[in-house]
Amino acid sequence: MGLSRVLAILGALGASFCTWLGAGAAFAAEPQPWETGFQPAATPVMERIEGFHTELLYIITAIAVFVLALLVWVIVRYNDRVSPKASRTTHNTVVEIVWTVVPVLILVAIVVPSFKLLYFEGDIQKPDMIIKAIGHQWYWSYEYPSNGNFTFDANLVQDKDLKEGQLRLLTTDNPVVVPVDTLVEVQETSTDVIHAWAVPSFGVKTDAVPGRLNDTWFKATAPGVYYGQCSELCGNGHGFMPIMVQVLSKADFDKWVEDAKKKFAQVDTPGAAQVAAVPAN
Ligand SMILES: [Cu+2]
Repeated sequence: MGLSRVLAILGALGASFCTWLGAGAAFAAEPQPWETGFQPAATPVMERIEGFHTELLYIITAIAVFVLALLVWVIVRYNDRVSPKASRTTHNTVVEIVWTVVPVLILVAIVVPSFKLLYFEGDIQKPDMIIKAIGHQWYWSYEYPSNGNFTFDANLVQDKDLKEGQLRLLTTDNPVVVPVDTLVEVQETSTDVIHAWAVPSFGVKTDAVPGRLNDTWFKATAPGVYYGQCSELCGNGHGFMPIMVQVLSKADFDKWVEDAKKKFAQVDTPGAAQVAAVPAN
């Protein structure tokens, strides 16, 4: 089997591996059994993250195949049996320049889209609405300063209380509700330890730090329910403070806001923030 044949087989394997990884993403916006790719993107940020990830996958696959091919070449062509008289070559200026310059060029090709994406994620345009997510041991509470300043807690729905179709460890009693195609700024903070507000299909993951106000943003492109989890080890209830985001049409969202204003406490009401916390575990 010649070298070109080996390379062709490795190339084909690499390509089918990439396709397989990509195919893993075509699911609902929740974790799936045996999922190897990302949850499907539901925001422009996540679409770009996915694109960048695919680019990187091609680059690393090409590098891995190239290095493996070199190894195979050396093993086949220069082993003791085929080539008993070893070469005593030590330096080669051309090769040394190439193996310095080419990796630098590869890194530049990676860093440019990487920084572009980083700035796109970090640069929050003028938001249409703001939500404040406050981490607690072990649940999230939310405030809606742009929509009447009400607040509510989102506690895990325990296994025994799950209804048909509700996802274990991901369903909360109150979802975070947002309108579709709306630039939502999420401000995160915490009342106790560091938590992190993360929703994979939105491409957001930001620490909620006590005494500090962090922010991130998302613009959901399709109605639906999206799930995330606290992503900073925060104690023994860390795995029991999920994030459930329901994206509604703008009209449905307005209706929800009207109900929410009546149903939930006002942030300004004394004691509103101290709604009794039910430990999630
Ligand atoms: Cu947490």
